[in-house]
Amino acid sequence: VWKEGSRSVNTDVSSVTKSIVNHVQTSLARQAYNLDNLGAYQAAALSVRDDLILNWNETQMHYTRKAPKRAYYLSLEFLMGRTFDNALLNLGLKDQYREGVTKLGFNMEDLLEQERDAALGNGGLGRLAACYLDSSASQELPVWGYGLRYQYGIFQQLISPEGQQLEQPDPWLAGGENPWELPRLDVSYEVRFYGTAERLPDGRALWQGGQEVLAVAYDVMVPGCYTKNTNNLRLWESKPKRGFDLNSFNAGDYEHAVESSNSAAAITSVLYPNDHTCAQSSISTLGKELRLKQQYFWTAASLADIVRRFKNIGKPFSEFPDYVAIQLNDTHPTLAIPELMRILIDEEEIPWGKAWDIVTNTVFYTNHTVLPEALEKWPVPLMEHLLPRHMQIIYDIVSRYDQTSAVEKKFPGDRDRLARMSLIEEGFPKQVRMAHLACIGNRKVNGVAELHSDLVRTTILKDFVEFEGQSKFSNVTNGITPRRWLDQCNPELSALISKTLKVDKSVWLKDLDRLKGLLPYAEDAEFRKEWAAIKQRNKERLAHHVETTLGLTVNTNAMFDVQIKRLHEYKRQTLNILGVIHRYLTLKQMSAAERKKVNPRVVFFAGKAAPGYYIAKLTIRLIVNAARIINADPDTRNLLTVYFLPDYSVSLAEVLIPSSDISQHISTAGTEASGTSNMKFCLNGGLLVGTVDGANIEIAEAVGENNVFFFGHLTPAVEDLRYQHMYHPVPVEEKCPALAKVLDKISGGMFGDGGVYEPLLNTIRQNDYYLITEDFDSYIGALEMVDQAYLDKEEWIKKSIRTTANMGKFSSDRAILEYAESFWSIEPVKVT
Ligand code: 26W
Repeated sequence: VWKEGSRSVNTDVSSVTKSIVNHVQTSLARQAYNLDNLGAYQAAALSVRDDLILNWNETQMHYTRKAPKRAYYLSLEFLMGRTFDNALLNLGLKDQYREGVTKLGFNMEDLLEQERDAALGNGGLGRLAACYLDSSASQELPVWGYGLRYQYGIFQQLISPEGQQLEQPDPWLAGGENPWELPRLDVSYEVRFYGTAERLPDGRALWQGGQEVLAVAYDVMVPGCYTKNTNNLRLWESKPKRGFDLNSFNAGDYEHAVESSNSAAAITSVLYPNDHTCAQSSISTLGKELRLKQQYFWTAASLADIVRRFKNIGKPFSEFPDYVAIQLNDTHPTLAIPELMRILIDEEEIPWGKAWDIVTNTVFYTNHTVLPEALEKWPVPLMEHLLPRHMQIIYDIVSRYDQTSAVEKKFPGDRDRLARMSLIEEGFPKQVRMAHLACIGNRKVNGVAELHSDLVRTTILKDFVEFEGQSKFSNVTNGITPRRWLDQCNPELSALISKTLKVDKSVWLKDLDRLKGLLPYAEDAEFRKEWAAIKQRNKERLAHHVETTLGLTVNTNAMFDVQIKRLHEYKRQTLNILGVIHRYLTLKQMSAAERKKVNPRVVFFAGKAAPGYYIAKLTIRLIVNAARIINADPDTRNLLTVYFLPDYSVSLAEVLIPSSDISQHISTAGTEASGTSNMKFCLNGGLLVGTVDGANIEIAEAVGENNVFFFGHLTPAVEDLRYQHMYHPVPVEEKCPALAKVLDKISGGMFGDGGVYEPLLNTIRQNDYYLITEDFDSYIGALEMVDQAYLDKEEWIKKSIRTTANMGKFSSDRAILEYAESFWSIEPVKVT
């Protein structure tokens, strides 16, 4: 159990109130008597921050003193969400603060609502990084995150009356000071772009000229759960090296005077909103260059910082891999490989071979997707222009990898193989394949769920596995932090679990396999009643949220069916809405007597589409307009309603997830690397409807196949089916009449001008790359099974309890410990 003495400043209610009032008067320079919720939140946040800073300082000093091996998690995205509640819970101070702010005349829930989400990420990859930071700190591991401090996070999503997604900037820092970060104006590095690289006879090169910008550090404190350990997330902001050009200014050329400072500041101004589509296919030439600039700016600053910290230990560079592990979160930070080579060769004067040994023993690479359009490639001419020295190094890697690795020797005459494996893809222009660079320049490659890791080994990196052997390629199944995704978002369930297991949450939240202890209680009617009552109150909480934010009334007696994730064809929100329309048409045909037997259902959607992703935006439009018609139909509206909740975010997920009876994870088999919201729903006792894909498979193994609703074709069938669709197409009317009817209704204008949806419907009628026609019937079948199962309420609740009880494996603590032990070789360093 967490000990009182491990805390620093505000341990009791009276010191909490004192500290808050103090911050109101000093930090905010305001009076307590006319304070609004925002002011109260700010003061309370500053008060918690005092605690965090002390712990953070102590942790960093402790790490420096002990000089253990450290791991660095390089991620272009950290989707942190709100911090206040999480910090209070991790510090064990929630009750004191709740009481304290009540005493001061405020309501804790209102204060929590004041905080803006830190939304510096797109979706799964960014949220995973945030969960891993929480687990690293909670497991007392010396891990730092490195990312970018974007001025604008993921765009805010508005939905027009016609159902169109509109994007607005997210100026998340505009509200004034951010209490959760510490500006480190003293920690800064110069980063160079463009210029020329001249090879010297000794193997080094001289890279000079071009543009130099400054990277300035902002440190975000990451408290562990019930521990003093408070880790660091270092985010870089770009600044011009010199203010602006005074000569031009004096000559009256104002535009030119601020040009360079604008271009420096632009680097960290905005998060790219593309998820699964690379810059090269989706954005302009200038946009591409800026994205590559972001990637280099961030890896260069992070590596300079890591190298500086290593040098302070005073060890020779040959020991670098004994002190440093660098994890690449997808290929976005792959430039870390040539950049570390550049530092070692050009600055530290280490010979090529030794430098390569150091790099390949330090760097690790996680792949998060096998979708071809998401694999990063950078045009060689752009690389040569922006990063001339790195392009030289990449060419050197190419020639040395071919020689030393002797691909030729192992597979004589296999020219196709050489071309497939090359770092450089032929074409106009030639392009650098970042996944190949990441794969050969590192010690271990992993995927994020068993199936996905198999696919990585047998598809995109097959040649490398055949060449380098299996042992370098492995799996770490993703996880989620139970602190945010159970204790924080579902406090009543958390309390019931502690009461039932008769252990303090400080124990089971860090040892999630203990949830197994709930299994016998599935047979306990009294426990089931409490379990169901909590689900019901969570539904009401969501209904209240929808009512206050959108002014819509939600039927809380219905089954809640939720699909929330980025909009993408492969995730098949389209399948879901077509299924909803099918259900609607079926209800319409029923007699009143038949309808009486139907269990009411409310379907929730939320998610953002990439701004340039036309088909995904059309899907949103179809959902919104179908919802409008269906929800207004007096024949059916007691039995079926649909909501598209705009501006999906971490905070919205925290309200949606605990309320679900079922959630949908219905990607075409073999496309969703893992999925992580599937884990969040199941941890909160929602049942899973899904395809045999990603982590769904391992969830089903853990909770029992009778507690999930699986449907659809399996991964090995997908390729053949696509081939058939391509070369032997069968009309939808023949293949799947039920679906054809739904498509006809949409085309016929049931949900407004049918012509609008033709491009979307044609993706199904024509190639049907994501196999909606192939899976539709079994999908509808699975939803009928859900209806059947729901009729037996007691049995349903048992399923719900058993699901939660068996989710221990999916704690991100388990995942991060796998990385720490099998990859990084780092150990916990407890701050006492
Ligand atoms: C370069 C454009 C781009 C941007 C982001 C390409 C690819 C990405 C990410 C790798 C996409 C992503 O978020 N992948 C998701 O990662 C999660 C965490 O591992 C998985 O759970 C999801 O299945 C996977 O889609």
